Amino acid sequence: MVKSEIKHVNKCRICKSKDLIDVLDLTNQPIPNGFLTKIQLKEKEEKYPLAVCFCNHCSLMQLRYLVNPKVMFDNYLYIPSASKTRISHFKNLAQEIKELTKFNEKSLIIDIGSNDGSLLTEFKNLGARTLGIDPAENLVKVADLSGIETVNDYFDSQVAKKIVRKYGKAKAILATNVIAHINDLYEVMKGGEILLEDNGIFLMQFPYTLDLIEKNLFDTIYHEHLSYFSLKSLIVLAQNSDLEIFDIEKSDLDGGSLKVYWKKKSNKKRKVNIDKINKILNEEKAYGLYDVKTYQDFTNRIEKLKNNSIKKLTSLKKKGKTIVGYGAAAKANVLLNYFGIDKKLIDYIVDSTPYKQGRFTPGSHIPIYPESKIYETNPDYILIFAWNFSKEIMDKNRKFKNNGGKFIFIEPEIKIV
Ligand code: DWN
Repeated sequence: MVKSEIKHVNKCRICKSKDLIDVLDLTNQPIPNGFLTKIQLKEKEEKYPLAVCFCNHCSLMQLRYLVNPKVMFDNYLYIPSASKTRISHFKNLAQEIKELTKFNEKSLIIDIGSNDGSLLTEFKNLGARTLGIDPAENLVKVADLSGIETVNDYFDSQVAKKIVRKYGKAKAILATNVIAHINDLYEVMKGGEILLEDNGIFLMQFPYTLDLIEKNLFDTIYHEHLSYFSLKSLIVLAQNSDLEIFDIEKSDLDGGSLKVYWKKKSNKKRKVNIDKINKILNEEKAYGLYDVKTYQDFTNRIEKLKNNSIKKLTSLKKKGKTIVGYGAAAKANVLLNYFGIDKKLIDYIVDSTPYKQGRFTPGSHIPIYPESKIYETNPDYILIFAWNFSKEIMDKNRKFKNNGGKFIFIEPEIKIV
């Protein structure tokens, strides 16, 4: 473990309180998108502590140890376009922002963490000017080739100033599945203030902690996700910035996500939907999201889930059954490494992402193949690691089911369908 690449967190990144309580330790693991080539299998593999703590003051659950972002994001093998479900979600989002902002061909739409440009492509198709921002050099090349101009950098207030000078201000800033990945949230808020038009909107979307806890989605806790937001914690963030939340919506994407809409406090044109905000705050309080006991109970459930799952999979294996995995997702690697599962239980994993095929999973070193492999080997069971796309995956593998194959899900409880 390269000490210099780890930072220990001793104060909350939102309210700065030092009252942080450790809740779950998922052991030392390699980074979740650290897929290995055949040659790299022989090399020493870095592992980093993966553990979360709960802020007893603002209720932000957050990683206790931070890995240097350059280790995780400068070269990135995940692309959102590997799933039709996520792309159709992007299409709806573009339409929704069009209605909300009435953007036109002069309007600038910015996407933070724009990856291969697949979200901005939907905005471009609706006639907007677009600009992406992403640190992953390999993906910026892909986006540029597909006509989505992208700034190769990490978003902060300096990058925001440069963009305003060169491209002007933004009608809308998008941040889907990226705010949880950023350490200095106040730099993001400052950058947003600088970059937004006076009547502009800043949309943040991220997996919702209440769903994570309620549905035992421990595998979405990984080195790339520094923060696990409650609405309460975001309101504390707003208190110390010139942006405020004017609306909020729940989405069923990724097991349950929140879409949080921000505007400039100086912009009085957009009404704050206080009823919706209070409704969600009351739900959080009622569920116990501000009480550390809720997180300790979660940890106990995950312990049980681990033992039950290993027992079940081992008994299937003992009966001579073959089990393969579907979706070499980041969350798959958290589960495999925390449960200590490897090729002894899972023969291989299939994934539609070209960058992952032919590689091996970090830590567990399970080979990754294209999805067609399933119809070459006809396994007895498919364990769906990409549970957030279970409908899409099961629909396109009806033939497997009709041939007597069965699907396995681990969360919230292990079940076979
Ligand atoms: O926040 C993050 C989310 C948005 O995406 C990132 N930090 C990392 C990444 O997490 P993930 O890898 O868990 O994301 P997904 O989108 O749930 O990954 C699904 C995986 O399943 C992808 O590798 C693609 C694969 N897949 C497939 O092989 N066949 C997906 C579908 C729908 C399929 O039919």
